Amino acid sequence: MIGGLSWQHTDDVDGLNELKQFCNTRKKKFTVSVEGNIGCGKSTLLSYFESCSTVEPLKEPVEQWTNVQGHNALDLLYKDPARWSFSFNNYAMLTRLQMHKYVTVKPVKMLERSLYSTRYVFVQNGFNNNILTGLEYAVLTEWFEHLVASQNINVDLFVYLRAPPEVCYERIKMRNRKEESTVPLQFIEELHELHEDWLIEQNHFKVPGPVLVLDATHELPEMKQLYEENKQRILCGCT
Ligand code: D5M
Ligand code: MG
Repeated sequence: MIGGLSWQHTDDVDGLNELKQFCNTRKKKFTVSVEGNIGCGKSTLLSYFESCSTVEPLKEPVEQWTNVQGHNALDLLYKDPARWSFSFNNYAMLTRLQMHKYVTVKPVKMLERSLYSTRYVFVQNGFNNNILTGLEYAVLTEWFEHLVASQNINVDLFVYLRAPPEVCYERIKMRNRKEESTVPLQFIEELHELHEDWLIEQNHFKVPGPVLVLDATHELPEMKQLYEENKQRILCGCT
């Protein structure tokens, strides 16, 4: 908790300076990972905080995934998951590692998802549905464990944008990303369950940091208000 910090709006210069000062004097930089289902509003949250001078947002590298030396890995994944899930997740893990290792200048690094969600949500889902074979799952798991043990994959706060699968599904249809045109609701439901299992119930996998849960069901104006109300928590982990 920062004593007396009152930052009401993005253009609240006093509050901003105070937060900046707090972030700058803190020895360690603060890493926050924004987690949640496809279409729950992660990119929107990152865009919202883009204007804060203390925050460096690192969006999910979808452009990289759609052009791996000329190959559209995301498109291949959705067209034939059993064939391409291993390749895709292998590459996703590499790009996640790059995000974790990226050294920011600004005091707050805001990630759109993490190496952890790749493993605990997407890789797990692939294995649960026999899309990843036992060997592929084992290889990805060993890679993940090795990276966590040997690299600095620190996350200070996980922000879970929690929304019902039906809401996410509608938003996916609205944004109309070419590669996602065939995504079934069932897939979104499965991902929802795995997020819940990991970040809420915390039964099977450890969450390596505190979790802030935000109800992401609302429309954009209400969401912006919610971000504003939770700004100190999101950017500093303050209670
Ligand atoms: O959209 C990100 C897109 O990328 C969405 O179609 C899911 C997909 N994605 C992300 N990570 C993975 C992994 N590890 N496996 C399979 N598919 C993945 P967004 O709205 O940002 O969630
Ligand atoms: Mg996104």
